[in-house]
Amino acid sequence: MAQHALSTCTLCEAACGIVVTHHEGQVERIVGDEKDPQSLGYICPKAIALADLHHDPDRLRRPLVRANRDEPFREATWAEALRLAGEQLANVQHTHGRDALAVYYGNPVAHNLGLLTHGLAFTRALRTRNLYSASSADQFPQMLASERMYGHFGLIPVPDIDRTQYLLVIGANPIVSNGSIMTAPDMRRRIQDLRARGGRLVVLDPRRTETAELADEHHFVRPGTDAFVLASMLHVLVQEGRVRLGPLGPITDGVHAVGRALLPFSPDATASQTGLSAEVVTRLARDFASQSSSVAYGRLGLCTQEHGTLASWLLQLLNLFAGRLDAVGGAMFTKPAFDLLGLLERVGVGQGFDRWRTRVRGLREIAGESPVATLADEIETPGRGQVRALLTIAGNPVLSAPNGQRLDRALRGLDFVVCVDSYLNETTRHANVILPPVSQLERGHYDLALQVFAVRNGAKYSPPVLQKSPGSLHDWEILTHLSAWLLLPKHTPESLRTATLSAALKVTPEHILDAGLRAGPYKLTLDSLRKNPHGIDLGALTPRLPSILGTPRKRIRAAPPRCLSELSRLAVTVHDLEPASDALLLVGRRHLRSNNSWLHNSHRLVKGPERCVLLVHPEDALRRGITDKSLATVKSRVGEVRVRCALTDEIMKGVVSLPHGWGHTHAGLRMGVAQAHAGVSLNDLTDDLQLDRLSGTAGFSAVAVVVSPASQQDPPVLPSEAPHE
Ligand SMILES: Nc1nc2c(c(=O)[nH]1)N[C@H]1C(S)=C(S)[C@@H](COP(=O)(O)OP(=O)(O)OC[C@H]3O[C@@H](n4cnc5c(=O)[nH]c(N)nc54)[C@H](O)[C@@H]3O)O[C@H]1N2
Ligand SMILES: Nc1nc2c(c(=O)[nH]1)N[C@H]1C(S)=C(S)[C@@H](COP(=O)(O)OP(=O)(O)OC[C@H]3O[C@@H](n4cnc5c(=O)[nH]c(N)nc54)[C@H](O)[C@@H]3O)O[C@H]1N2
Ligand code: SF4
Ligand SMILES: [Mo]
Repeated sequence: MAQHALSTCTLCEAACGIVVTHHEGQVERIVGDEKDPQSLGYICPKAIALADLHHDPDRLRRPLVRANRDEPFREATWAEALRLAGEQLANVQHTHGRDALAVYYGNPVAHNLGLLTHGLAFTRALRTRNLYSASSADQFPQMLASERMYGHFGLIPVPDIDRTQYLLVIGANPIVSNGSIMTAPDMRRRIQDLRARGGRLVVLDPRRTETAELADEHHFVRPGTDAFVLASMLHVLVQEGRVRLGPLGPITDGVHAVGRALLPFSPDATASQTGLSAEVVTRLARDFASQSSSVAYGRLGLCTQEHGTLASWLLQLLNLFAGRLDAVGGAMFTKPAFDLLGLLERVGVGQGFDRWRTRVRGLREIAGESPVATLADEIETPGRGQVRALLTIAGNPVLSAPNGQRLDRALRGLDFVVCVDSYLNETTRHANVILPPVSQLERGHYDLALQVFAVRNGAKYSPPVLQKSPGSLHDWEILTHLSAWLLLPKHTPESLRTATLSAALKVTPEHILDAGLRAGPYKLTLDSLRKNPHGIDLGALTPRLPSILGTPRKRIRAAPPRCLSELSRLAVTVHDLEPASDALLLVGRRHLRSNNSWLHNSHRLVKGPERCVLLVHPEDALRRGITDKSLATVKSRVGEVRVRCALTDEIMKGVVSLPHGWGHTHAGLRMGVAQAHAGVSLNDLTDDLQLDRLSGTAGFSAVAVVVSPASQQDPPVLPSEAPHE
């Protein structure tokens, strides 16, 4: 008899409720759970990939090992693979110091209960400065702006999308991404509801995106210039006396200092930089301030650029100055049932800024991490503290970090590489040991991280849909095994190591979840969640300031000194428009049926028209002799790819767009479907020297590229050759 299991999709931040029908270990159907209080039955096409991933013959079920990376992989027992990985990584730290081991953890960590309860603390306990994550290719600018203003990296307010009358979206495409740092399944319905109640959606983006198609207004903005737009909007609010701090007035410092720093940014002064006319910017500012409620929301396009932290801070200021922070229909903070931020603070995860600088390039430490854009430097540059070994956990930096080809080459020079991952992909092909965890359907789930950013408070636990197969391990179990090698002293007797390990393995993610729920504001228990398998709705967001502020005396810092000095620096450049050149500005994009670099092995998701194509404006194409569907060569400072073009006026003139996460062309991969739909990697073009100035986050937006027709004689441009064949 087929069984129906209630669960949660862990593929993106929307965290939709699903019903999985399965029979004798075979998944037959995945549909939306209509009784899930947040998603109400909505799912996107990616949900079926949970079944495809589980049944994928290419998914690794057993560890792969090789002592020497010139050899092919062979399957090994867990005991052999864990010992080899643990001993060798520990050996590197003992011989060359803690920093000689680099760790990179990727995006799926945020969607994995055990990696959150066990993994984050483990990565910090290794005490290496060479700790890297996808955050420095993503949201660090927003986290840093929050830390500076509100005293905690995690205090990022979310748009109260279901109650606002005016949503301003800058550099995000929630119709495709399904919302990010905004857990809100079914964005289309929410946006339709907003418009049905007379509200407005306004989008600023260099592409007329799927979200922009639903908007009342879309304006093209020149990539990398959002800080100018936001500074001008704030300038209008200040000059026209529209600043209304409301109840936050008495607890906010620095408003006048900001006002003075904004003086050079009149809408007239910034128009030539941004491509937005003074009239439009002035009107947007007035509209934003005069609606009954409004909220400005920005995401990846706003963060991953030279002025990412500055723009993120200015976006927060826009909400604050218009009286929208912590207000219904504005930018609000959640009250999660499990206080993840409090827990992280207690175990020392995710704190600190600029306590040290990176060895080679002197980039600032952020939240205990180094920016991933400098990982290759730390591997390639000899000297004390040089990286000799790498542990990756749920990450694929060869495709996701800037200048991926250089990183790919650098990884070959390492002494030892261990990857906790289910696939033999672009990054893990460099491993000595690959440790594959159970599939998404074989583990229990609670959205520890995403509930912190949900547009309604809620709580939901989903037990594993399928029993994990005998002899397989959870991610957290793999890391606990490694910690018995890496965190115990070198000469720990074997019996003590074994005893410590078996004690540690008794503390499961579910134990920690239960304890955290009991200590949380709603006094829930794991048991109470098990009795409500669709999830519990804990109500709309409520004002939370100042009690949750992490700043001294619980005050809002409107003018953090480093942000203010960046603004002054920007003011100097306000009139310098770059001279016209042949270069176009490259930006990225996402697709509903794809997720970063790792869902391309599902045939159901990749079939259909070719998706990894370069969007070019027809006028830019004409000037270069490029025609629709023809091949073009795209060159940046760091690399070159050959890709098919699609001509469209949905992209701003002077800008081109390529999706990231493709480029499954390397030798030695074991992902048959993905290899047959390889595409090219955007990050073979992005530049590891182009960073957000304050946080060191990769500056993926506005990479200067030269695009020209590819002649038929050109040899195909392939990423670097196979490493060890
Ligand atoms: N140019 C450009 N680059 C970008 C971006 C962009 O927009 N443009 N986006 C950036 C962003 S926002 C992000 S978040 C990063 C993502 O970058 P990464 O996190 O480095 O890469 P992913 O593509 O998410 O790869 C996830 C890896 O984890 C594995 N995996 C999946 N689930 C699990 C699991 O449960 N356990 C384990 N152990 N492994 C698992 C997959 O097989 C895959 O190898 O990319 C960034 N890079
Ligand atoms: N289907 C799908 N969903 C996903 C993912 C996925 O790969 N596929 N990835 C998940 C992850 S890891 C993340 S972080 C989120 C990201 O979520 P979003 O930020 O909503 O997604 P993106 O599509 O990267 O949107 C970035 C937008 O910024 C625009 N942009 C680029 N440069 C600039 C600029 O300088 N200024 C402005 N104003 N706009 C600019 C781009 O054109 C693009 O429309 O999505 C998540 N959800
Ligand atoms: S939007 Fe799609 S991928 Fe994201 S959680 Fe929902 S079903 Fe899964
Ligand atoms: Mo991300």
